[in-house]
This record gives sequence, structure tokens and C-alpha cells, in this order.
Amino acid sequence: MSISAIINQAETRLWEMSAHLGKTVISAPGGDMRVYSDSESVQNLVWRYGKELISGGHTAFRPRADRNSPMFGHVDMATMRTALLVLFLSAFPIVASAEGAKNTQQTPTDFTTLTLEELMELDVISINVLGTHTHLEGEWMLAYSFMLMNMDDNRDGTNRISDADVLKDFKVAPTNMTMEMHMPMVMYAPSDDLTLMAMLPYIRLEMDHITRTGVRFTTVSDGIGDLKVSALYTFFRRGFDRHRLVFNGEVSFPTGSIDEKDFLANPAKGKLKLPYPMQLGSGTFDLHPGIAYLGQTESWGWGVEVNSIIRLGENSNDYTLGNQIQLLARVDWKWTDWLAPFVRVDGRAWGNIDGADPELDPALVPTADPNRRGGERVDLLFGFSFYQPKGTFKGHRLAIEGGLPLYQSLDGPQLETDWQFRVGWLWVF
Ligand SMILES: [Cu+2]
Repeated sequence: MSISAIINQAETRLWEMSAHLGKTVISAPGGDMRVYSDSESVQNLVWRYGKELISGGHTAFRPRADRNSPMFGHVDMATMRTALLVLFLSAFPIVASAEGAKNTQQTPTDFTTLTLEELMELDVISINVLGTHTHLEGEWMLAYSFMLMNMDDNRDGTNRISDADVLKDFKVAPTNMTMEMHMPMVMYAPSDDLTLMAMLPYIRLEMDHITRTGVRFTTVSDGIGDLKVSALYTFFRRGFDRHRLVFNGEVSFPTGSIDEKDFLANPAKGKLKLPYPMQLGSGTFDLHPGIAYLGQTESWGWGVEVNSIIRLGENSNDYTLGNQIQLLARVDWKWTDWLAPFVRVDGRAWGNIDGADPELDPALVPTADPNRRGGERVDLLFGFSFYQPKGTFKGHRLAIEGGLPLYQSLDGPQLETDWQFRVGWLWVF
């Protein structure tokens, strides 16, 4: 394919675009292109083709995928991109004057005004390191996040109860648990509508206990958790992604151990099977279907999600973890072009365990009782996304988030969540 063929293709795109202009007025005051539009199709076209031309995107010309092909062998990509951009923008005054003549009496009804540069920056907030998001065709993402969660003291229902209360019914009371999770993740978008994701956590769990005789001991387990693979499919979009509905089809594989052992109060007994919350995986194939409504403007992003976990079958230790339903609402605000604070409310409810591991004694400690695992919790989380709009670290993002529970009711005695903290980094290329 030659350069002139590419230019021809660009012209065809522009011709298609002008055919969609309809009721739209476009002008270029001082060379600053603005779109005054009541027509979604124009915004979509400007968004798609403009973005591709400037960022060296993919749908129309695929320069990124074919970077090493003979087609681009002798061409400086930057020069060609500039040429295409000039061509792209030069069509606007022509179209605008033609349309302007027709529309002199008409003022734009919907005053959606965005420069092309502003359109480019929309994904500053649409890609939240720690949130559900999708990518444009051909984009890859590498990410890593670290989560730390602390659970201190026991709760039954919504009431806090003392260790002494727990020890009335059990020989051992858990007193504190920390959970550390390292989560490497990779994402790839084969099209604008489909984003694929895979993640494999590395988990470290630590639990402190006290016995009736006052002996304190700590158990630890660590290793990989359950591998998750998902497909995020955008099945509805309106107004260049201002409103979207995304289905998340996610499956987890039982790669995490359910046979973790450690020394308990009496090391002479050797290492014994650890209770349910100290295991690293579910032991079952699980479905994690979810649906998200995601919205965005130039400086705001928001979303509401319903996610779930459905366990399939019984694991090799004769039990099935409880199913879970999660309701999530999120608002991101692009404060500056490098900083976006966000707030989330995360509510979830999960069931008790069905079946029981025959190696665990439910009378010993509440964590070994399959009927004291369910609960409900609502967390309030605040965070910041940091974004580098240009330079060496363009495409990199960093986010930190901290959360506290607003409400929790547990089938107890069960350790209650006190706080959680997450930090994430991602790189889109
Ligand atoms: Cu991503």
C-alpha cells in the first residue's frame, strides 16, 4: 500500500464524515478547531478518526500494527502523521463554510464544545488504574496493583464483640488478619468494543490468634491466587462514549491453593490445615459476570457497576465458597491534566460456605465454621489518579486509594474489616 493510497483512504473517511454532518456547524476560529454539534455521528467521527490520526491509532490506517511492514519501511511515521493531520483538519473549514452557508439562521442547539485536544484527553479519567475500564482497538496495557487490608477484632451481626466473648464458644479466637495482594495484569483490546484482560494475584495472609489459656500464635499462608481471565464488551454507546454499557464476562481458574497448612498453638502437632479465610483460592471454577454503566465528560467520569461471583461445583476439599454480589458507584474528577481525585462506594454481600472441609473442626475456631463466613459490607473509598500527559512517562498512570467501611454486618463471630489501601500503576502502549 502506497502513501497516496493512504491519503486516498483519509479522503474517503473525510468524505464519509462530511456526509454525516447534517445539522452541524463546524468552525476553526484562530486555527483552534471546535465542534458545535447536535449530531452524535459527527462527534463520533471526529473522536475516532481524529484520535487515530494524531495518536497513530489503528482502525483507519493501522500504522502501529504495521510499523515494521514494507508499507512504512521508508516513511518517517511522525511526518506522515503530521501530513494526515493537516489533511484531516484542512477539510474542516471547507465543510464548515459549505454547511455554514446552509445554516446561517441556525444556532447550535446542543452546545457541546470540545477541541480535538480535549477529545484526546478524555481517557485521562476513563482509564482509572483501579477501576473498570476498556481500551481502544490495538491498545495494550500492563498494570500492577498492590492491596493491603486489615481486619481487627470480631463482630457478630453489626456489633463488635470481645475476644472473651468469642472464647466462650470456641477454644481459639482470631484477633487480627492482614491481607496483602500483588496483582499483575495485562489487557489488550482487539477492537474498540472488546477488551481482554488476564490477572494472576500473589497473596500473603497473616492471622493472629489467642487461645483460652492465653497463648498467642500467628499463622501465615502465601502463594498465587486464582487466575482471572475476562472479556469486557461494550454493547451500548452514545455520544462518543459519553454513556456506555459494558458487560464483563470473567472466569476464575482454581490456581490458588486450598491446602495451606501452618503450625497452630501447639507446634508439636506439626503443620495443620488452615481455616477457610487463610486459603488462597476458591478451589472451584468461578464465573464473575458483571455489568457496568460508564459515563464521562471532558472533566468528569462516573460509573455504576453490578458484579457477582458464582461458584461452579464443589472443590476437592468438599466445599463451595459463598456466592457474592457487589454494587459499585464511582465518580472521577479531572482536576488538572495530571491529577484526578476519585471517590467510590463499594457495597457487597456474600454467602456462607456450602459443605465443609473434613480436616477442619468448626468447634475449635470460628474461621473453621462454614456457617460463620457470610456477610455484608459497604466501603467508602477515596483516591487519586496521577497522569502524565506528555514526555517520557506519557501513557503511564499511578493511583492510590484508601477505604473505610461505612457499614458491615457479619455472620459472626468473624473478623471485621477496618481499612484497606491500594496502589496501582499502569502503562498503556
Ligand atoms: Cu486497562
